[in-house]
Amino acid sequence: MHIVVLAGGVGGARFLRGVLAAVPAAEVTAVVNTGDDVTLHGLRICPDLDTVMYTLGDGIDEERGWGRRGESWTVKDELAAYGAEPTWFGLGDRDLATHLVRTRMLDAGYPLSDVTAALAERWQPGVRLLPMSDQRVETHVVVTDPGTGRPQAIHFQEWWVRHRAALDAQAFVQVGVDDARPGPGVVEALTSADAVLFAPSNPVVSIGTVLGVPGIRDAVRAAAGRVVGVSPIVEGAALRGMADRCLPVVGVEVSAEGVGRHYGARSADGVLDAWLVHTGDQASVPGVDVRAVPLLMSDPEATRALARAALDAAGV
Ligand code: GDP
Ligand code: FO1
Ligand code: CA
Repeated sequence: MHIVVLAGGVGGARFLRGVLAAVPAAEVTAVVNTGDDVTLHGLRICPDLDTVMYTLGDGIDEERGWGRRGESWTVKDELAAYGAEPTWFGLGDRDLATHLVRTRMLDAGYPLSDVTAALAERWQPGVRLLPMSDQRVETHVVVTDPGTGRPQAIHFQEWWVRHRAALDAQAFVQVGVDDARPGPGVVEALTSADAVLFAPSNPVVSIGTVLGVPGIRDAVRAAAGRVVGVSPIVEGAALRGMADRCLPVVGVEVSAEGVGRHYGARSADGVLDAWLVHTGDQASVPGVDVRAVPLLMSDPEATRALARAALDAAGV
């Protein structure tokens, strides 16, 4: 059985752990958001790919949800001592090795998909890790410049890490998306999948960015299997991160129902066949099979049960 999961970072990684536990014998492919990717200190950093790779490879710092367990920050402190900006983005010493290897391979001409496969050789995540695209697509955020009062675009990482999404966002811009194509293997995986699952990832800057790559939305709509999404919004709130700051920017209500309707029914012009919402949440999504199940990935058993419920809704 072949399961394909659209994923961002921490929510996607944890959900993928549940899928692997629920169907150990299945082939699982993760199509991962690369809109968070950024070049800092001359290194190419891919936060969501790394969070999925480290989490499934058992190297993640579980509490942070990014970067390495047992991390040290010597280089970060040395960079700060030089006043080498940005000092607001934390690069751990162990994590740096990943960015050095990735940057060296990219500079040598390898596409991101080959680089990701090479890094995964070490980590053995147990899923096939596919970047949504080999072309660069970066999420930038249009905010009002406090000095001039005029619109200014900053990288998503600056909006989130430096400003904690406190600056009101007027729009999200996927820089490069018009020239981007689905990464190698992505369309084939989606169209032939026995089930396509949307992890409970950020609907705007994770799932939305993946679906925004020309060709991916159509591939999801053409999937052989059923498409099942899992709400990242529970009782009207995001469980972590900044999805509640992102959804209003694109005119979507911060609710399981709002997100489900935003994705829409595949039988109409949307992408979902089924939508999982948290027990007790109400959601009516026309044309979509809505099921209320426990959505909190509070421990491995709860996460496995959630993945099992998503696979049940997919009929696999
Ligand atoms: P990021 O790229 O690291 O921000 O991670 P994702 O985009 O993959 O996932 C972030 C989303 O995961 C947030 O919007 C959270 O609401 C959601 N999330 C985190 N933990 C849980 C959970 O236990 N259950 C559900 N349903 N959503 C969760
Ligand atoms: N998130 C933070 O909140 N602070 C950081 O200093 C930080 C550093 C960092 C370094 C490498 C990496 O792969 C991810 C990192 N993140 C950090 C997480 C990153 O901002 C994620 O893109 C967001 O958490 C949303 O996906
Ligand atoms: Ca992310």
